Amino acid sequence: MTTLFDNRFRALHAHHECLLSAANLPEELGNGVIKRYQHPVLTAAHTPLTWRYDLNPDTNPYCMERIGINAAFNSGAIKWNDKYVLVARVEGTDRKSFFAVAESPNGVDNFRFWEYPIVLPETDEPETNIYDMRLTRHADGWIYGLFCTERRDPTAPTADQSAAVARCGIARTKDLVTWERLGDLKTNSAQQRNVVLHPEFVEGKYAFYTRPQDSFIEAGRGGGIGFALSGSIEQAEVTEEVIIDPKRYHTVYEAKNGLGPAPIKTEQGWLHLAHGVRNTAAGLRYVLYLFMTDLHDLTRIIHKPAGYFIAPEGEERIGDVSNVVFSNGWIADANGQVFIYYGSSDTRMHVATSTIDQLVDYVTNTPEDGLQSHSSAQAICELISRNKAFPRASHPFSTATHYNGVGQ
Ligand code: M1P
Repeated sequence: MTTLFDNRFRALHAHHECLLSAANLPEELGNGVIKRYQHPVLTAAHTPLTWRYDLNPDTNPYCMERIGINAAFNSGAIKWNDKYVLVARVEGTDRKSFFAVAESPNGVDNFRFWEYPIVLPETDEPETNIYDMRLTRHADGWIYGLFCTERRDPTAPTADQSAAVARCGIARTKDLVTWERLGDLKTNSAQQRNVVLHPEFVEGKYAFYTRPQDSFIEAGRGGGIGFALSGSIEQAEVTEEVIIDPKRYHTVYEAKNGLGPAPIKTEQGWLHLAHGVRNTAAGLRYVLYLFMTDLHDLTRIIHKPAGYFIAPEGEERIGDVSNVVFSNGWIADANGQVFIYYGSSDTRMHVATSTIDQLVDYVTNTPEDGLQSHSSAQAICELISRNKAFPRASHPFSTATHYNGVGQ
């Protein structure tokens, strides 16, 4: 039996090492805004063998997996000791999510999980599930992790074993190893997911981006990205949420939306990455979009390109919850390089890279949503007309007519 164990473990180890050390090259050409990469940066298969296998041949003679991991996705991100660090949502085959740290020397490949997953302290009211941590290096000196806590809805009848209440959990750390759990954020909303802590004090208070919802899945009368202040972080409570980016008819965020990671400060404004959700005959479709808020009035959106910034492509479209891209982590390096980490279809993690200059250019110069087919076509006509001054690739049917600004 030892030979069976040894042979199988040797093969598993070699396969795992091969996966972890594989280079991840950028895809060619792209759209000029971001570079996508050939492979996911984290998957369930990246989790250490010691999390999954009993390595004692006496108690595991067949070298069988004892604890199954289903997925690794929706990760918070931070630059830590010169490493690109993700705090991943790892989900076991038992459907429970927990957090685990993985680091890479270059941000695009060679991500390796730290030895142990994070076991977060609980509040007086322990939750059933936790997920989607947003990391914020705050001006007060702490690193905060805000995440979704989920408990069974206490008002649900016994027959309903799905109804849940989502709230925002808060923990803080100085080393990503030891975490102090603070009270869950109190708000007036029935449900809260996608809550993010702003990195600076605002009016001397902690500032939160929120996403009030009526029910667990549906935004209902709630929805939109909210903004709110709290005097305390230890017992955080917001009484008034101002909706700065509402859901909107016939857009990629018509059903609901939510902020991704904490915003990046640029000279032009705060750069935000968010997800938008719309309903289709095939179910919900999640895409990512960017917008920018004023440096001084954080509730004022100053730029918002039309449509999505990243949508699921290829294998990203398929997974446990298909047709989803979701981001809660990005890293801006001092040299202006930006690493955008996004989960696909609630299954795996990817990276896309860009620069602050490119992202600012994108939010500033991409036309806004005119909210009608007429204006979408008009925006293209205007671009074609402007392009006539730069005849690099003449159109085969060009008749040298100029768009006159009215329907043709
Ligand atoms: O399953 C898709 C996403 O659904 C939720 O996002 P939202 O609260 O906006 O609906 C989250 O549970 C997220 O983790 C998940 O990826």
